[in-house]
Amino acid sequence: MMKKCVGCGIELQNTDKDLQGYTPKSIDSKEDTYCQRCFQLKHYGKYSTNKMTREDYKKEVGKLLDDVKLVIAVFDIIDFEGSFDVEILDILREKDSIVVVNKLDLIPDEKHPSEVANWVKDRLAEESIAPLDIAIVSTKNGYGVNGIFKKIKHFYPDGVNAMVIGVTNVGKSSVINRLLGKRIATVSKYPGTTIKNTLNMIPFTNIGLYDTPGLIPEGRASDLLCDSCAQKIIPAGEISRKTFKAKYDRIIMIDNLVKIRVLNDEEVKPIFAIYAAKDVKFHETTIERAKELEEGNFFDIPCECCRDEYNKHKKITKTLTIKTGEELVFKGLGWVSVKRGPLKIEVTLAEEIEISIRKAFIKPRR
Ligand SMILES: Nc1nc2c(ncn2[C@@H]2O[C@H](COP(=O)(O)OP(=O)(O)OP(=O)(O)O)[C@@H](O)[C@H]2O)c(=O)[nH]1
Ligand SMILES: [Mg+2]
Repeated sequence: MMKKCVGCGIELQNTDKDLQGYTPKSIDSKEDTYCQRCFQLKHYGKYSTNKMTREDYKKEVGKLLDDVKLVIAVFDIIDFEGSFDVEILDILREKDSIVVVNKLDLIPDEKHPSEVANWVKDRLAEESIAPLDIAIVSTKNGYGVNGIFKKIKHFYPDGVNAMVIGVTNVGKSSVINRLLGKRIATVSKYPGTTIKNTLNMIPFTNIGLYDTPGLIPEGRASDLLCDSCAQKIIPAGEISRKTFKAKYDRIIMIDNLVKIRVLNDEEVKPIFAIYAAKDVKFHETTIERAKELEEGNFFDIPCECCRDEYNKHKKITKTLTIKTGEELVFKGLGWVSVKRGPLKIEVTLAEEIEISIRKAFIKPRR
């Protein structure tokens, strides 16, 4: 069998520097070896794109489906809808699973983990999915990770091989490193870090964990931008929130990505909050001024380097009504939470960015 990179799972080779899996080190040794790409990512944060198609993804993950009894599905708490892909959900309907909701550290303290678990349970039930258990964790600070281990041991006291699945960037490799107790799998802020399946055993147990590549889901705003803009809109620190009391015909822009026009008449004055990564700019203005801002350089996202490419996406406008206690979600970007509604709006955005309305995730504060 060919030797694989312990960081991303790619087969190692010594022959071509420009191809995946290259390492200048000997691949005959027994030592753990990383490919050059993982080495550069780990030590210099240097990234080289690896964007798998849905078909490639299905082929790679499909190889394991018959062998594993348990699936550990990882979702991102901040971009739950963005990580809720049909491919992943289909696997969850078929297999025993433990659902892990990661990045708890990114949400405001007022939300208790048990509330998050109930909210996730309801969302999964809507999709006819009943996991064995749900764990709310943060691999950044370690919160809840031991709970995953306990749950695996509880359901499989004699051991099991589990596969850790999810869309790109949700923290699958981070979960595995925490469970193994060592930083072996390559983790990076860029999507597409893990390339192939790799198996590691949790020391002193019969529990094996397969790291798998992430699926690039459809409909995420962050996947339509260059890597530098994507990094700005993917939350890495606590998310920011801004509250609006906007009247008829006021425009709220979420960077140059989403334009919201308020349609409420004078009788109802809606109150709503927008949540997104801290580098995302929210701006309230008039219809005329919004047009000028859209054409100019007021917004940093999309940046000059990806603006032309981004503008090729067709823009669509939708009219929506969101009730008090509901949220309008923009996959891969953020959400609008309605505190006093109904909020009637017209939303203009790239056709590829998927939107949905859900029950409020963070309780509105007055
Ligand atoms: N704030 C926060 N960031 C996290 C957490 N877990 C992972 N991350 C970050 O999320 C990014 C992706 O982590 P990975 O573990 O590489 O994610 P992955 O799902 O394996 O990604 P792919 O291999 O690309 O599919 C990295 O920047 C991590 O530091 C967490 O609990 N909190
Ligand atoms: Mg990974």
